[in-house]
Amino acid sequence: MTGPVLLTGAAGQIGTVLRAGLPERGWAVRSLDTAEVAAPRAGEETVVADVTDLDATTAAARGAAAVVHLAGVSTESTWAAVSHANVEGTYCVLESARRAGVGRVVLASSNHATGFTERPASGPLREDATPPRPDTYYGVSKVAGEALGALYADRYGLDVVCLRIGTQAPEPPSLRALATWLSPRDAVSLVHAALSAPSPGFRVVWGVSANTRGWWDLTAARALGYEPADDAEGFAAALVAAHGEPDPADPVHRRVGGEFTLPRFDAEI
Ligand code: 15L
Repeated sequence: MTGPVLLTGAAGQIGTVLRAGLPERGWAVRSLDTAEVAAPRAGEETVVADVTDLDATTAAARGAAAVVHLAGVSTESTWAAVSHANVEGTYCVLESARRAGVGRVVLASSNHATGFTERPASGPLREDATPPRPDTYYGVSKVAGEALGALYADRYGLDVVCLRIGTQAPEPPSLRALATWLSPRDAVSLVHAALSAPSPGFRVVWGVSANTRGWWDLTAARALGYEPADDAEGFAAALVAAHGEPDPADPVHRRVGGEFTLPRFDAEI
């Protein structure tokens, strides 16, 4: 593929990881965010735009080899905020790719699209056994993003890879993250695989590291070429010493979406 990867939400947590890591995998990066990204790297292009501005996003997509869409609200918020940034935003990104002739879009979906899904009695949880069970308005917006991705793949022939990301952070921040962590290095590997897999069509894959305590099946991600290198278990002793062993009956550990499925998330809206 020629041309840079258009990275939306480039100044955010995962965007910052990818701005550093994708060039090491051979990808030129065009970073888009609502404010100028800090300290652009050599060869990095930058665009200031809001992805809900269809014309501006289409202009930014021209000449790109692919789009990696990260922009949006990254946690629970009001319906107005989530639906505008995430549903309208993802529509604009996919439509921009179509108009600009960009053949591949990688969407940052989330585990919260299926947050109320319970841990299986045995074996890992497969993507194709997880219909939408969003745990929040945020989760609904990710279900909508996956549905928009399927539409643009089936109707217009785009390759659309949806990454149901777990907990992306420098280190696992909680007991739950011993199962759901996606390390920075593995985030780069996963996006590289989603950009590189030959003609993937429409795919939905979990985005987590090779965590010993993980229970989200990585078969579909590995089929793209993803080879996770990290395991949250190296952080387990410290987290268990601080918080105790996770109780498997606790909804935080029994449900995909963890804390987002708890009643207190009603009150934060
Ligand atoms: C997400 O999708 C969120 O963006 C992030 O804030 C975390 O809550 C993460 O999921 C998670 O489930 O740990």
